[in-house]
Amino acid sequence: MRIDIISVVPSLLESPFSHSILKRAIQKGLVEVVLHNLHDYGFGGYKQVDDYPFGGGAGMVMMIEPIDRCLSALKAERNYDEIIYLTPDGERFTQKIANELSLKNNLILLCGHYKGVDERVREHLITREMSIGDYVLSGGELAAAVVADAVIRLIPGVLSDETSALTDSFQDNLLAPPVYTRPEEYKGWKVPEILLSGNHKAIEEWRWEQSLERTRQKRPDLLKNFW
Ligand code: 6GU
Repeated sequence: MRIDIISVVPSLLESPFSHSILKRAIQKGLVEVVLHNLHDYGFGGYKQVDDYPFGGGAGMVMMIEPIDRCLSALKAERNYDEIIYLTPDGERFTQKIANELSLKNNLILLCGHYKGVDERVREHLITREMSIGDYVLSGGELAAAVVADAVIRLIPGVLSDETSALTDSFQDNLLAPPVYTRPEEYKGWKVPEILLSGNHKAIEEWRWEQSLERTRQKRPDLLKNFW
């Protein structure tokens, strides 16, 4: 998979892809993440990418032409499955969408900034709009990092134990069960005995019940979609 990310502050996105699981996924060649500075396609000496809104009002609007030039340069090189604009008024990003996107070959993530992009970008140049939740970030970069992370870890071979993505919270619309490691007892706080029993069938049953109970208590809204 290849993910191209277009931003006015691409340096914001360097760190998430330089560590741990995402870094290894890139090193293994399972995904290529390419950052693009929209200013490279901007106007004049200041490489301007935004302008005042027609009709007045506060804030700046990202101009269509630098975005179109950047997208055209990318699209001349390969076919993209989705061109996703990150914006708080987009479709809510979920595990289901992460699963879907993890099957694609080429994705573009366009990060919104300021008051957002000229509406004609949304009408004509992108295929999808995504939000990561009901709150406002100062730009789409952190949202793009969230989307890219959630997608990349689902690519086969990225996680060392391939089954571990299958037992994530949300993967089957339930929260994950509790986990424990050594020591068996700490300050009198004990690990549930069943996990030490060696009875794999009983352990699986216990985990299932814990998942269900945890979801009932913390996220009863998820169970509506589950049954
Ligand atoms: Cl995608 N962008 C911004 N700026 N804020 C957000 C968001 C995106 N998703 C939730 N809040």
